[in-house]
Amino acid sequence: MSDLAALENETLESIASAADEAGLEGVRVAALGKKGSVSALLATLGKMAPEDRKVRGAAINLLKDRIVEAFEARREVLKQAALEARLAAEVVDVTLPVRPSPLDNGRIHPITQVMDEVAVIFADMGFAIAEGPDIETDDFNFTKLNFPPDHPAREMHDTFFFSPSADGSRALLRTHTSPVQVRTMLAQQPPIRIICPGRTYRCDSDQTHTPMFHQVEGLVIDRQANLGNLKWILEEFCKAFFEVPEVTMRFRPSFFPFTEPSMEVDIRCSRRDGEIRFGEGEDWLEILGCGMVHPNVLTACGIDPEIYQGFAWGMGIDRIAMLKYGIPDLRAFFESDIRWLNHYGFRPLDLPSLLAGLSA
Ligand code: 2NM
Repeated sequence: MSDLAALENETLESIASAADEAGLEGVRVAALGKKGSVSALLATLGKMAPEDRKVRGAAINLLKDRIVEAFEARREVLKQAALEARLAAEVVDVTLPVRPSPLDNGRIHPITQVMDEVAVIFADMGFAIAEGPDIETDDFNFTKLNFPPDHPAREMHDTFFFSPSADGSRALLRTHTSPVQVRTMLAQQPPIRIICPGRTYRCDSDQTHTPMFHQVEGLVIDRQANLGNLKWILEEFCKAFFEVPEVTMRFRPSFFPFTEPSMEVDIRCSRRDGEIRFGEGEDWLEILGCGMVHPNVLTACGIDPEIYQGFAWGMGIDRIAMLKYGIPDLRAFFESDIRWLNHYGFRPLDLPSLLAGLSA
């Protein structure tokens, strides 16, 4: 066998037995690289006589062409094999169950859920949300709201007072969210349409009361705001919140220092087998208090009662959350028991909306 044929056989064998593209590249460099065997052969041509060079040169070039061709064919085969191996290794079984996401762990507290639901309903009616501090002044919590000094209504609220400061004034934990309405009226002229959700505090603790609880109050001030508007708003709210097509409401006369007239509102319900249904039935369920804002309150808050009038209402969030979601024990709300939250809580991305349903 000539030296060329021996080199060709040897190189083609190495090409055929290269196991992968990296191995093949090694073979290519050994044959065709600058210092490779074929390049070394070509280098010998320079010292040859012209006639020999012609014959030998042609033979070496043919050899080189065949090696390049074999090399390229093998490279294509190895490339395909590598791709197929990778596809086999990276195959995804789409029938496997979805991996649990961290979102499955957290839960939204029912009070947060109900606050969000209430906000969505009133936002749809054009209300803005107003907030204020939990620590308030006597003036904003009581005096500007027409609670006379030393009036028993102040005791009615079982207020948590802080120690008096040097000037004799006492800060307190707000007993209702009404001081937020006071702040809003002092800060802006009518028309005003706000709801004020937040924490409130009264020194009271038993089966149905916790010292901290949640309220949402609403306030509308305008030239013509009247009880008809108030009743419509509350009726639309109850239908949306309890997710029923109709509600029957009952307005009973009541007393609050900041409204005149004042009313308490009940809705029709039925209680059968421990289950409450809203909007129908033979029982009544008390859900909120309301009234026309007292002219003294408007005056104290810089609004002329000869030009403007308004209505307001307030309701306990914790109570309506218990009613809507069938939660029996108020105190469990604040015990942070993870088992309770897993049972009564809401999934974090199931945000309430009027379109998708409040409590999907
Ligand atoms: C209630 C019931 C009735 C009320 C009144 C006011 C204000 F600031 F406008 F005077 N805010 N909230 C109100 C009225 C609250 O809660 C049961």
